[in-house]
Amino acid sequence: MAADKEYRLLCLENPLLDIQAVGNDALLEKYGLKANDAILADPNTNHLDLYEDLLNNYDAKLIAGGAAQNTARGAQYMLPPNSVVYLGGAGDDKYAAILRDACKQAGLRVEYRVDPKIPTGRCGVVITGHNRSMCTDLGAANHYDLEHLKRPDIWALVENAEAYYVGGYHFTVCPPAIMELAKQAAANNKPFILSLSAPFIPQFFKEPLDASAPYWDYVIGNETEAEAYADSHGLGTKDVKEIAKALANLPKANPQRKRVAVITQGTEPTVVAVQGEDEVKEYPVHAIPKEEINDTNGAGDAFAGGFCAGIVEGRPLEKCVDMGQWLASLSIRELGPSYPFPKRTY
Ligand code: 26A
Repeated sequence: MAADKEYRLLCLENPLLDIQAVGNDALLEKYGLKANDAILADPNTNHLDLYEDLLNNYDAKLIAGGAAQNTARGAQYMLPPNSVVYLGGAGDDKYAAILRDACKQAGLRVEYRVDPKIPTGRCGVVITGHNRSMCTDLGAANHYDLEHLKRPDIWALVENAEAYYVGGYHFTVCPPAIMELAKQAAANNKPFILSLSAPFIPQFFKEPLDASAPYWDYVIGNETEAEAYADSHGLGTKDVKEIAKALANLPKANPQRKRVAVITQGTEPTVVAVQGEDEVKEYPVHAIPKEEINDTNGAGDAFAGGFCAGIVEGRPLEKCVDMGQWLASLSIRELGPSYPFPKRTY
């Protein structure tokens, strides 16, 4: 891969503005939220009132979010300028302007499918201790479509890219766009990296997830997502190493790359399984003193960002894991899914 090439990593998912605040059990109860979860807002409940409530009564902060957009900013953080481009759907409003500004500052190129009639998506994030509960109203992010991906200027970026990262949350939005990228990757022997994103994806979006599985060169998740996958696929185990192995050995479209499954487990070691290999490896995390932890929201996205940066640079697998762990350790020192400026170097 030529080191001076631009936009080598292309990412796709849902651009969201995070409305994040420290809450309490009463707030979680009021909206029927679990302490540690990620869900879609249900318009038949009071979920859509959460955002104003957070802003008016909990001193909420507005922070650029959207899981894969956080990952894309993170990968760009570790790569040379103009390395990463991100696609997703947004409105033409104040929230979109905040997102564009944050991405610009991070040096991330964004190509949004703009829908001027629909507001930019938002994610209510309720922090209680080290837990975070996320409730997403996708808004314009829900209207991403194949037409945008296939627009000649956007498709040129797809063809130019050397690696693809898709956030699994996009399975709720536009599986055909995911499949286009997946097939493009396999046809050209480029790595396709997928994040499981949240337990509800393998639980409730099993069909489109499974359709994309043969194309995963790398699949990334955390321990609860791995368990949800095992559950919904009848793997009959809760052992993270066993699940990683099963993921790594699913049937694969492009035989030129062995699939790698990477499962993070918070402060516990990261588990890595490689297709056809018996040994499942564990890599300890970069421990940081408890008092330096600001909040862990976005730690997984940061891990994926560092990991993807390593993949794009063609680094060995253990180095990619280490880059992910390094970026995650920086992100949890910041408020929300953010990275420190001035920039640290790996
Ligand atoms: C479709 N859903 C539910 C989502 C999300 C999401 N990003 C995309 N789609 N729900 C939460 N997030 C993002 O996850 C990040 C933390 O990992 C939040 O926006 C937050 O920045």
